Amino acid sequence: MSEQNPLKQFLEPKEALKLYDLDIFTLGKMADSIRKDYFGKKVFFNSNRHINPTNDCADVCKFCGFSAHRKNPNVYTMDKEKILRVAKDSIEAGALELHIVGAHNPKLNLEWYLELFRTLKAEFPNIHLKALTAAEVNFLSQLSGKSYHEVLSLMAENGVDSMPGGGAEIFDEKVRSFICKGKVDSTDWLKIHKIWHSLGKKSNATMLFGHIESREHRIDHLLRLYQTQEESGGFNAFIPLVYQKENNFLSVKEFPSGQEILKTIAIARILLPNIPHIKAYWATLGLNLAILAQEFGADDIDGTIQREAIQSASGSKSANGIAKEELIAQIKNAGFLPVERDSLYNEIHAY
Ligand code: V47
Repeated sequence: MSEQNPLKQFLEPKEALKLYDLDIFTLGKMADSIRKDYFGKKVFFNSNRHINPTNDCADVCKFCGFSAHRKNPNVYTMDKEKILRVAKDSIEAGALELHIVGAHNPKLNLEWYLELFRTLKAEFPNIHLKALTAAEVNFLSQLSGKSYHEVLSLMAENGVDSMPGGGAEIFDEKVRSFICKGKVDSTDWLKIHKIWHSLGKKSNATMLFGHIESREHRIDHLLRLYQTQEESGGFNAFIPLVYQKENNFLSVKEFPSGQEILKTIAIARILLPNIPHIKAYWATLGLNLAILAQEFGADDIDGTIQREAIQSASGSKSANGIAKEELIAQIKNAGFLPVERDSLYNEIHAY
C-alpha cells in the first residue's frame, strides 16, 4: 500500500467538502489513481450468503423496510434448525462466508446467538462467520447487562470471525436521531468497533446516504471513520450504501444522481487512505453502477449473496443474489481482473 497520504490537506471538513466542487472526471481520476496504486486492475468479490434470522425489531428506523411494521406486516423469526439447513445448502452451493445480521428482537437473547455461532462453527468449521452489527451488539449488551467488551469477547470465543459494517447510518447526531432514534449512538458504534479491533479482529464500516443527509454530513462521517481507523486500524472495507426508498417511513424529495453517488464513492477513496478497500455494494448500487464505480475508487463489489432481505425489502434487486459466473463476466467485460477473495481479503483465485 502506498506510503503517500493524500488526506493531509483534507483533514479540515471545510477543505474536504470542496472535493464535491471538483468535476466528476477530476475526482474520478484522483480516486482511480489511489485505487490503481493499491490494487491495479483487480476487482474483489466473494462467495457469500446473507442470513437474516429475524425481522422482529424493537427499534423503528425510518429508512428500514426490512423490520416488521405496518408497511411490512410479515414478522418472522427463523429457528436454529432452519438456519442450519440454510447454512448447509449455502455452503454446498459454494458460500465461504455467512453474513448474519437481523433485527433487535428481545426474544432472541445473547445466549441464543452464541449457541447459534457455536453450532454453526461445530458443523462447518471452515466457514467464515461475519455476524452482528454494532447496533445489534449494543442491543444485546443492554439486554444481557454485559459490557461491550464482554459481549464482543463472547462472540469471538463462540466463533464469530469478523463484524459487518451495518448500523453506522449517518454519524451526525441530529440526522441520526431523526432517522433512527433509539439505535446505538455514533460514539458507541465507533467504540464497539474499536473494542472489536483491540481483540485482534477485523470489521467493515458503512454509511447510508442519499436520504435527508447533506454533503457536510457525509464528509463528517468519513472523517470520523478516518480518525477511528488511525486509532484502531481494524476496518477492512468501507461500504457506502445508497438509500432504497420503498416500504419505509422516510419521505425523501430528491434522490442522488449517479454522478453524486460516484462522486461520494470517489471522495470516500480519497478521504479514507487508511481503510484498504472501498466496496461498491451492487445490492444498493445496481450492478452497472457498481461496475462503473470501480473506475471511481472502488475495488470490491461484495459477493454472490444468494439471498438478501434488507435492501431488497426497500426496492433493490438483490433478493436472490447473483451467480458467480455473472459477476466474473461483468467484471471482465469492464476491463478489470476479477479476484475471488475470502472474507479477510486473502486472494483465492483470479479469473
Ligand atoms: O445498517 C437499511 C442498511 C444496513 C436500507 O459489512 C438500507 O460487508 C439502503 O450493513 N436502503 C445493513 N440500505 C447491511 C450492511 C452491509 C451490507 C453489505 C455488506 C456489509 C459488510 C454490510 O442496511 C443497515 C442499513 O444502513 N439499510 N435499510 C434502505 N432502505
